[in-house]
Amino acid sequence: MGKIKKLRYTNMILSMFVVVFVVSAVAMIGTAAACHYDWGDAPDPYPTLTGNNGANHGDGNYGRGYYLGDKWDHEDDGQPDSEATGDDNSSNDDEDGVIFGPLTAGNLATVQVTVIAPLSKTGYLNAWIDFNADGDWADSGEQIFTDVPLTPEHNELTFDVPQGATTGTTFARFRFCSGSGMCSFYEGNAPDGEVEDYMVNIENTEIPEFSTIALPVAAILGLMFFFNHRKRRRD
Ligand SMILES: [Ca+2]
Ligand SMILES: [Ca+2]
Ligand SMILES: [Ca+2]
Ligand SMILES: [Ca+2]
Repeated sequence: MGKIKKLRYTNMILSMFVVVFVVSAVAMIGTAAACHYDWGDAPDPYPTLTGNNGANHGDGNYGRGYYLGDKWDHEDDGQPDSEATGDDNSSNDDEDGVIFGPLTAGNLATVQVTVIAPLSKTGYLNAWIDFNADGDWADSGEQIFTDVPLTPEHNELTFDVPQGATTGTTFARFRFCSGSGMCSFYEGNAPDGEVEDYMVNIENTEIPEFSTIALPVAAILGLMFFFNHRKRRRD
């Protein structure tokens, strides 16, 4: 009987060890799965900080590495900055995935978006520009890309700058992640990927120089005068 009791006691101790080990392992995996987040740096009132449901991307899928550009770092919270360079200037500069061409109201614009995804898998891009410069990306036409599938590395994309876009500086947000619909809103959490915010400048539609208008008009007036003069002489 003494031996059986001792055996039961030993089994009970072993079972407790197994339970404690499993619970600890699950807790450790959970902690490692989502302990760091990349945040944006557009200025207030754009949704950048936790309190504004700022855009953020976890590293819960460590090793899956869906990045804009080839750099990614993490912050404790958003880094709002008047020129959207708060994240550029904190730790390493990981705002390296987007290069804009000229933005002119009423014209097609080009942007080069460089992405990294593991094993050349497809990731999904969403982007916004605050065309009316009212401090949000919620107005019609301000989402310039919606779940655009991209593969590494360089992607040249085009979008329309509305004719009525407010000229001057405004702000853009780009988000890239592993799943369609995962980061298709300009705020809130996505389990992986990256957010990059940029200050951009929208220029006026170019007005032709005076000489390019004046010369053809002068030529037409000259021809009209010549033909009228000849007609009067014939009469
Ligand atoms: Ca970052
Ligand atoms: Ca980056
Ligand atoms: Ca807006
Ligand atoms: Ca930035």
